[in-house]
Amino acid sequence: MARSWRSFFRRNTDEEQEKGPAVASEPEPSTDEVEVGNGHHSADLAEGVPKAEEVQAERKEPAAADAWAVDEIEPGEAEEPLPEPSVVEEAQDAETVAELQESGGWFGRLRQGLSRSRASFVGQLNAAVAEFRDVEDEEFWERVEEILISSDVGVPTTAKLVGELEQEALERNITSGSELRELMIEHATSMLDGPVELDVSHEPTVILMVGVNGTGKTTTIGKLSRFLPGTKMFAAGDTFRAAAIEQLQQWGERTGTPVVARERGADAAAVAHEAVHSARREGTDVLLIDTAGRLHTKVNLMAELDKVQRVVQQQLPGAPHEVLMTVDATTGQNGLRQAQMFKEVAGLTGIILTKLDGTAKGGIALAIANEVGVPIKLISVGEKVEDLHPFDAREFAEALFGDL
Ligand SMILES: Nc1nc2c(ncn2[C@@H]2O[C@H](COP(=O)(O)OP(=O)(O)O)[C@@H](O)[C@H]2O)c(=O)[nH]1
Ligand SMILES: [Mg+2]
Repeated sequence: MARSWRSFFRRNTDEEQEKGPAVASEPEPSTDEVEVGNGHHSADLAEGVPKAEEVQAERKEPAAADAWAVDEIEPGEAEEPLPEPSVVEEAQDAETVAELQESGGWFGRLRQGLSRSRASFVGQLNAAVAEFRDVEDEEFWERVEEILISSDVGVPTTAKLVGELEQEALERNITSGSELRELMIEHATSMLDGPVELDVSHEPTVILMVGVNGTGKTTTIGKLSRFLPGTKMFAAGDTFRAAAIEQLQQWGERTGTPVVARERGADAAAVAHEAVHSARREGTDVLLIDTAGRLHTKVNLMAELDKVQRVVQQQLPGAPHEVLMTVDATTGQNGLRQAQMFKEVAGLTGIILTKLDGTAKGGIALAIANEVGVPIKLISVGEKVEDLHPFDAREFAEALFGDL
């Protein structure tokens, strides 16, 4: 049974708790704070963030996309076209959207999305499991380990999962492949399980969207806004590229959401500041702040994110209430390293796994859940609004390990 959007958003009805401390002052960001990347703060940050070479050294295989490649983007660069409006997007309200989505065989789409990886991953696993007879057959477990590692689950998480499976299979005296498969689903489910709900109980609730360029931040903001209750506002905090600002403005037009934006190159923290101010003035329920995923250096990027957070926090204590990171599932173990870095600098509250419809192997979800310690809250299997869905651990484990 899929997790529904209705139970996904946590809304607090306790007014007392909600109001919190007296309304905070709203200082304009000071000039020295505005200088991103040159101040002492960036130096502090640089210590916490692994150097590019360190990250490179860890790699066992060439990464599909280097998280930190700094590509120069020329102003006026052609903008990525928005996907065609979908049936769900044409629907009038979030309720109808959610209903349409629930009736649309989400599980089938997830399985289909993972079909390429399933063909190899599940195919291999099926072949291995079909031959399973004896828990003490070391070769069998080695084979399972190989399959998991090659499916982006990674070494530490594979070791943990297989260790647990082996022990429990022994204790339960499991001798059939089907029982073993069920055991795998159970263990993967408990590894993936986390607090999925999105906290939208504040007034306004501020959601900061972070992640490497091209992983789906802006698209996800647009899609998520269709499901969020109440009134919404967007802030175009990716000021690095003009196209990024326009892309968010287009989503604003399509979803009828006001967008706070400044010119390309503007200070992202100033945009965030203005947006929080507007959201409070307008009584907006949820403010979604977009951010850059690529600046001239990684240190600049991390310093900018940190500064946006500090400015928002000064204005509205407790905000941002959610810091969500998009991870492109097709980048495999590289996505895991990105998540670890962003967690360290941005204090993530949730991960959104995108592009599970592509060549993603899906095993990255297990690695993230086990090694990053930040819950996966949403998954995306395409570019349309209905392709975004609350994460359901059991459903995902079944899509990964279920019979073909
Ligand atoms: N196939 C697929 N494409 C996606 C998904 N999510 C985002 N995209 C596409 O990935 C590209 C980059 O997304 P964008 O939101 O601009 O990424 P950003 O740079 O992080 O803001 C766009 O063409 C999106 O339409 C997904 O789940 N599946
Ligand atoms: Mg973007």
